[in-house]
Amino acid sequence: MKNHEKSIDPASQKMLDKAYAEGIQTVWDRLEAQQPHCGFGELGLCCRHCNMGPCRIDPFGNGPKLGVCGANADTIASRQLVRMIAAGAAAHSDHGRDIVLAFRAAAEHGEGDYKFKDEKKLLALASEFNIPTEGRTIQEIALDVSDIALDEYGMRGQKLQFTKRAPKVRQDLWTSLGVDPRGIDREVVECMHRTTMGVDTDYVNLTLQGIRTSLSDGWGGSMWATELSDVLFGTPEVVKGWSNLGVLSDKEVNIVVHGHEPTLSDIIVFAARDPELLKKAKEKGAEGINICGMCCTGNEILMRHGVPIAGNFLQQELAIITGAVEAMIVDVQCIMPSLPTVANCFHTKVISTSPKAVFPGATHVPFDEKNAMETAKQIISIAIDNYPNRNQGRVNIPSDRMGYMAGFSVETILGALGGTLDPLLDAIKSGSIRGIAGIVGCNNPKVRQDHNHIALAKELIKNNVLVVETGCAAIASAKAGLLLPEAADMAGEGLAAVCRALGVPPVLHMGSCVDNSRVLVVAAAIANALGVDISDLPLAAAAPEWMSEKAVAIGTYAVSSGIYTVLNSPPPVLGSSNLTNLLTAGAEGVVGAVFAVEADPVKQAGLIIEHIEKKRTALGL
Ligand code: NFS
Ligand code: SF4
Repeated sequence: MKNHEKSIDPASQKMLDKAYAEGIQTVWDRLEAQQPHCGFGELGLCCRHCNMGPCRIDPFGNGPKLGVCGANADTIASRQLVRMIAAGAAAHSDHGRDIVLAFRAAAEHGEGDYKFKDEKKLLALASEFNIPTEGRTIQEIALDVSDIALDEYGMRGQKLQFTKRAPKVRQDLWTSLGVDPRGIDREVVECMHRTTMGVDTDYVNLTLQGIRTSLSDGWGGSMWATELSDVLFGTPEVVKGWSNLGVLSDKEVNIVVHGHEPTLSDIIVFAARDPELLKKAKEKGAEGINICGMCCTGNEILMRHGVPIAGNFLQQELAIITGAVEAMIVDVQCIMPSLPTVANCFHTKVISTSPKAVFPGATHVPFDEKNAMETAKQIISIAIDNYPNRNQGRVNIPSDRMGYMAGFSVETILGALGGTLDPLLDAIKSGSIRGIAGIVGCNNPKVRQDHNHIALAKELIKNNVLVVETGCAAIASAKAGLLLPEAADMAGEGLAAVCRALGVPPVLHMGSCVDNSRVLVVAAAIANALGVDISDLPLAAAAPEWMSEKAVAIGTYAVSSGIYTVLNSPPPVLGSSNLTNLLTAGAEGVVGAVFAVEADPVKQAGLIIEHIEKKRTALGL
């Protein structure tokens, strides 16, 4: 495959050419080396859950139809799907827990490095949970909020607090199905229990636990991550900035912050403004310190501060290959283990910071949240000291960069609409906006980088579907210019007119992947305003380049919340036709939505538009 076929992004193409010229291996080479992928694995028909195995089911021939224990294809594939959901939910929710703990620390030691930037949101949460506020300090109130949050991880109540944000009909449906999520940790543990050898065997019963666990993510761990990050670091407002590898500077110390948790990235942004560090950078011959983001931790600081974003998932190695990165600071999730090896070809230091994610070959500087500012400065210092080691002769920063407008939290969207949802509802009712689609998720080297994200988004806005995005999908759109108000020119007449009137782009960046919880909040608000269920709305979702288990958890809570969801490729379930039918057809009668699988992005758009029109007709629009 030619390099330009691996990505539609010109910056990525240039860095791939450089990688090949210099003999540096990237994710695309490793994908090729893995071909052909194991067919049993692709179909979800191998099981390693006990030492009588590993077992494989023969999907076609006369080979075994049962594992040693007697598990069949349905059991093996559904157990595997449930474990994927559990892992994805765990990742979002454990990230959420760290935010809760940072929030609690801020409540306990008011003088620490984390402050409450959005007290209004904190008070709103307190009132949502009936926490008294009269005559109490913000710290006291915050402590009570953190008690509730921590309780949600264990198991004190009957169902998670935030599920009450869903429309009443949806809540009742979940209760009647027995899938109300109880404790966030509890659901993940129960998944692991029920999928171990000799426990749950029924694929429907297993899938229901997968649904419950996904709900504990979307309406639990992820929502806590979003809400308390907003309180701590500020609720996003409209911001403008730059995207793609061209944001790297040839004269400044480049620091790329990669991973997920804003506890680290947000403080790095402020630490980099320290005059002492700036002075030090100048002493080393640099003109300044350039903090750039990557992946979702990049999205966190993009949304709140307009920090430049160097790229999405498939660009982490390519950023290093520019030769211009002094340090890549990583925390958790979506960090390729290959980074230290790629960095070895240059002067770049990979600095790992989480006790949960240590990378052989990287410099480990444990991030001490009680001493956040000091640790952040120490890390930046390492990067500055590394600047003189940059070999300017090997630097090759692609000139490609593109502006973006972002920061579309629920609050920002409401603000842009003048304080109420009504103008949006009116536009939907009149048909100038046909519906809303959420495009989310990753890159995957099996798909030409960003191709599906961009082709799908363009096709949808052309057909007057408002697009909301998070994660690496949103970064793809930033790089392609779809997050600029001028992108309204690519939209259909109705959507374009609304965007122009409000001065917003037709593709709204709502944040990191945990911020898909913002999409749920908007969906619930629209459903409540219309007095219907989420599954009745002209609303759909897509993850057209997904790779992470987190995307499986997100897709499952979307469908379980009533949102039709399109994937470009299926999770490993095709070995069980029963499970496949349940996910793509049977779920309609259970949760009012299904998964669809379609590789072609224009056809994906067709499916979404068809779904939206069907829902409009049913609503009498
Ligand atoms: Ni989401 Fe964000 Fe990107 Fe995929 Fe990874 S960074 S949490 S999982 S690859 S969108
Ligand atoms: Fe094989 Fe059953 Fe053990 Fe899985 S749990 S490895 S199918 S014996």
